[in-house]
Amino acid sequence: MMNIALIAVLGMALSACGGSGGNSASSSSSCVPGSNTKLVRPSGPVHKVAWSQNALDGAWRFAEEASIEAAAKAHGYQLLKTNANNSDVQQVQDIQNLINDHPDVLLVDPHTEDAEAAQVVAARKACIPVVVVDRDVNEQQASPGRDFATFVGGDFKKEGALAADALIEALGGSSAKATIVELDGTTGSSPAILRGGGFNGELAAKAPGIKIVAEQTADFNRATGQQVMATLIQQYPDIKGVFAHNDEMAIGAITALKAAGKHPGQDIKVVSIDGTKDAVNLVVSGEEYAVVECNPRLGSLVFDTLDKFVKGDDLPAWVVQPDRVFKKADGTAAAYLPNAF
Ligand code: GYE
Repeated sequence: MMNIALIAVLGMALSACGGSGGNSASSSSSCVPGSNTKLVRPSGPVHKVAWSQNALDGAWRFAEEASIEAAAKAHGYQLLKTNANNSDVQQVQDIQNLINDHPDVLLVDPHTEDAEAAQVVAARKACIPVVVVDRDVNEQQASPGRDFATFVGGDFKKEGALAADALIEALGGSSAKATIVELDGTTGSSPAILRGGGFNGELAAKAPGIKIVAEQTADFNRATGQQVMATLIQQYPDIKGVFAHNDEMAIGAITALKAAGKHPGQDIKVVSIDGTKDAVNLVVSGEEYAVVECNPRLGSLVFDTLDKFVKGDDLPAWVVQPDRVFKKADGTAAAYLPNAF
């Protein structure tokens, strides 16, 4: 009798997990840890949600963290939080620890594209459902629909292209001739890769007379942006524009440009991405030309997406958080400012 019951249970587990039925997903209750190869779905109501944050170091990330916390609270979920302080080594360890805690769902905001991908695969093997949030993993190494449910985040390539459009406009349009510099975000992170690609592609296609004379990382960090810009403005005193992959670096760059005797907004046009209060204030005051939004308030979108996943809906590979552009001239910066983070 015991054997028959055991075989029956095993049979159910195998057909749910490795079977060839229509829905190629495993529910975490019937999934066999260690050997699971399929997308894992939560087995029942969600209580415990794990959240691996890559860093807490600036207005964008604080706003994102607060939004995830608020949405988890609104759903009545327990949130297990880690903060990797911009360290891939730390984040890999954090995710392993979270997996060991057996959460009902794991949310990962990876520091870089490659470093945390293996941990997303490890969670799938361990029968823990995963949603990738804000920054994506390398989808050649971990795929939506198999290793994780979906990626919820902004369209970074489009943000880069919108930043290029704004800088082209600031420099006089598609026939403009000028040199500019680009301050990159964290090397290997999906926003840095895609914003850079989107910007560079749009610039080359729309205004080939605007040349990027230097492109250097400043790690999405204000102080580093200031240091890097201080050096670059000595090397390239004739530049007419700066594109920074985030607001923090742009703010640092504007400080450095002013210290070097430049007049940002007049002799040098600066454009960046995020929508922080500090940067949008600079747009309103005229020192920065435009800010492209990257909305960090992802909490509702993430948890609504999770609800659909729990219900059994098939999710798209990417749930896109839409973004806008804030400028002084058309009043969009001033109108947005009260909601800035
Ligand atoms: O632009 C930056 C933050 O991952 C899109 O990370 C996010 C970026 C954001 O540190 O300010």
